[in-house]
Amino acid sequence: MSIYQRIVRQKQNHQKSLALLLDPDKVAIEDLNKWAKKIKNAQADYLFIGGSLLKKDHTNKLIKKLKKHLDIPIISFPGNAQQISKHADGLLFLSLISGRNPDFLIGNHVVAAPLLKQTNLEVIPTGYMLIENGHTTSVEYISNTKPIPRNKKDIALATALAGEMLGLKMIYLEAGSGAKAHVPLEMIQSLAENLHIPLIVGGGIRTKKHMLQILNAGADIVVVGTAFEENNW
Ligand code: 1GP
Repeated sequence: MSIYQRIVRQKQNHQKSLALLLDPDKVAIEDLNKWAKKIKNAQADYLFIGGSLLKKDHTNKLIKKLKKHLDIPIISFPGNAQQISKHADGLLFLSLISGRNPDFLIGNHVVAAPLLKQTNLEVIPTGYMLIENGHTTSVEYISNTKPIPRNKKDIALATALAGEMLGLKMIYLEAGSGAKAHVPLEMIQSLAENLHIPLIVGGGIRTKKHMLQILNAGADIVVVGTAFEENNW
C-alpha cells in the first residue's frame, strides 16, 4: 500500500495520525540513536524531515540512518528543490497556494521534477497554506509570501477548495514552525467539513490539549516539531 493510500484509508476509518517533524539542522548524527528512540516512544505514524532553510548538508545521511531504526514512513518535507533525498519513502510536493510567489507555486517544482523522476520516492502533491499567527515565521520570510489572515476562514476555505479542484491530494494548514498560535480551530473545522482530501495541520502545537482539539476539529494528521524537539510532552 502506498503512503497516500494509507493516509486515505486512515481518514476513511476516522483514524487520526501524528507526524513528527525533524529539522535536520537541529539533529547531530552522533545523537541519532537517541532521536530514533524518542520518535518510537512518541508512537508517531509518520516522520517528516525538512525545513525552510537548512544550513547543514547531512539530510541524506540522517534519513539513511533513521531508516535502520524506524518502521514508519519517512517523508521529505522540503523547503526547496535542493532538499530532495532519494532515501526517504515519500515527498510532499508542496505548492504554496496561500501565496502568490511563482517560485513556490511551480518554479521549484520544475527544477525538482526531473530529479524526482530518477528516484523511487512517492510524490504526494500537497497544497500548502500558510496562516498568520501574529509573528513573522521563517517560512513566511523565506517564501516571500503573505499568510492568510487568521480571521479569514472564508479565504482559507476558498483556497483549499481551489487546491482540491486543481487535483492536489492533501491540504497542509500551516501556522509556521515555532508559531505563537496554532491555526484557529474554526478554520480547521470549516476546511474539514468541506474537503474530501486529507487535512494536515501543523505549526505552534505545543500541548497535548491543543493537539487533541485540532484533531477533534477535523484534522486527519497533526504535525509536531518544536514541542517534540524541546521534549515538552
Ligand atoms: C512546521 O508544522 C510544522 O512546518 C511544525 O511546527 O515546529 O511549531 O511544531 P512546530
